[in-house]
Amino acid sequence: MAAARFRDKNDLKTDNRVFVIGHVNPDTDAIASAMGYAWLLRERDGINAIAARSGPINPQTAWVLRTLEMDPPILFNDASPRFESVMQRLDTVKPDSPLSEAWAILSRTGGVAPVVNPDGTPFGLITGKSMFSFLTRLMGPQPRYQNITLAELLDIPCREAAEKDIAHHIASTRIRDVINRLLRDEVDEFWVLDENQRYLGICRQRDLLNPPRMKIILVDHNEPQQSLGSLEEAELIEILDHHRLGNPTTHEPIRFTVDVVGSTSTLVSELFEDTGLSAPPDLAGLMLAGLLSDTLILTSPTTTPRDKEAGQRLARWAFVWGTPLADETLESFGKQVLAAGSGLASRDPMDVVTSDMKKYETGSIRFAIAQAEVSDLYEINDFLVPLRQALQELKERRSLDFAMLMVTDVVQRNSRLLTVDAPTVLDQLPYRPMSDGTRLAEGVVSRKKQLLPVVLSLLEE
Ligand SMILES: [Mn+2]
Repeated sequence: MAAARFRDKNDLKTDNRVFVIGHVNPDTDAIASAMGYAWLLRERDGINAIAARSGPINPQTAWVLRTLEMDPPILFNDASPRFESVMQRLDTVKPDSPLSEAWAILSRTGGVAPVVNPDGTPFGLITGKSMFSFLTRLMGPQPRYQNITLAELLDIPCREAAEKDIAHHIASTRIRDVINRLLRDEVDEFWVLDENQRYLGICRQRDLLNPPRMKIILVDHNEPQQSLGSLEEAELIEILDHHRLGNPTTHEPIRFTVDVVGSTSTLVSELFEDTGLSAPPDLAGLMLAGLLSDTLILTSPTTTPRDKEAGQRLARWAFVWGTPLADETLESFGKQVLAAGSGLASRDPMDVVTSDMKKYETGSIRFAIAQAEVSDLYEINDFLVPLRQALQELKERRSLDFAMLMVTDVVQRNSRLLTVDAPTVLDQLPYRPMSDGTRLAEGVVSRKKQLLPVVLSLLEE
């Protein structure tokens, strides 16, 4: 028999995908910058970059995607390696094919030929071991091989020589969840199937011990607590962001860009310009929505001259004749984007406190600040009780020390703060206390740049 050895893993598989992904509870900028940067990496560098999201699309982003007739990026909650990343898509034979065909595959793959039914479901595997037991059955204990020629042998249907009792796993299953059981069972190879139980590939036990890590680029965040699950099991290759640092450690040096601008979409649009490329109108419109949303139409204190330039650049690419945004201006489009994300009346209180919620940690204190946007702060008065209950529930579910909701009036540019179980040190917050227990933070619209630094400095005193 030919040297029974699989070729090097990299010969047979090509998982060169790179996922570009924003923070959990994605906002429009997280979705837009992931899709924009993935497009640029594909176009500029020929990288197999795939935009992803780590959570449901919020109402504002849904409106933008619908308006631009774009599909949302794929949902990706966890970076732990799955069976699809270790399987090998070996060539197959049918149960009725002559053994000679399996032999050809066997000698190329170094010892395994999958036998697959015409409907795509697995039938069995032909391996060195299955061939041996087949020959033993064929010849009996006393070899009378002179009765059968090699040509005749290779003409026997594959079904006769296949081992049918083979375990299987679904491609999207996390290896970590079943590894212990798999290592106990003494099986060498097993099927990897799709959700419909159809053949995708073969996986060998020893490939499970050191599965290749998923390649991830983080956009619009750099703190692991705000990232998809099992980030530590992934290979982090780049970070592109505009938030405070709280970044994970890596083994290798990575490309790391954190800049003081109003949105990550700004940074992506600058990279487009550096390359001399323009984004297609729909993608430009999406990134423009990310920018206008993060900067409240270029008026928030986080807005820089670079954001204003990015606004002009993206508008030039997006507001073109014959597209859904043909007749828009920055102001008219921005207002529609903000309106699509605002309002409490139509939303479930739990949704209000979780959909744009970020977790933070300082010293031993763990807390969350959620933000919701309204176009009139009076709206909050009708919802104080259910919102407080929802905050309390959030705090308990996530084992936090306290939870805060920042309801921002995007027209008047003020915020009201609702806090449950605030440590006493937060009594010193420099915002006017209201009779209903909330605080009015005048001129405060940015969680990142205005509220969070004040909260952190009090907590760290
Ligand atoms: Mn952002």
